[in-house]
Amino acid sequence: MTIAKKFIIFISMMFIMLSSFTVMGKEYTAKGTVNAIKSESKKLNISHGPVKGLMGAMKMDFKVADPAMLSEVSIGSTIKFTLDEDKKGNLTITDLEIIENSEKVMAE
Ligand SMILES: [Cu+2]
Repeated sequence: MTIAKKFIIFISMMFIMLSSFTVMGKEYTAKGTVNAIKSESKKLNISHGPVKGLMGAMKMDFKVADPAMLSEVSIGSTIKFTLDEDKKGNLTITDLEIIENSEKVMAE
C-alpha cells in the first residue's frame, strides 16, 4: 500500500470519528440542587451552578433521558449530572449521581 493510500484511509477514519461525535452531541457535567420533580413531563427543576462552555448558574427545568432517574432523587438532593446537548440545542440529563441527600424533612 502506498503512503498516499494509507493517508487517505487515515483521513477517512478521522472523518468518520468526527462525524459520529457530531451525531452524539455535546456533553457537559454540572452540579445542582433538585427543587422539584415533575413526573408527567419527565423533568427536574434544578438550581445548577455554572456549566462550563454552556451557561451560568440558574434555576431551570431539565428533561431526563430515563423516567427512572426521577425516583432516584428527592427534593433537596444535591446531584452531579451529565447533560447531553443535541444539534438543536435540546438538553437532556443522561446520567446523575447523588452527592448529598437533604436531611431536612419537608414541612407539610
Ligand atoms: Cu441553566
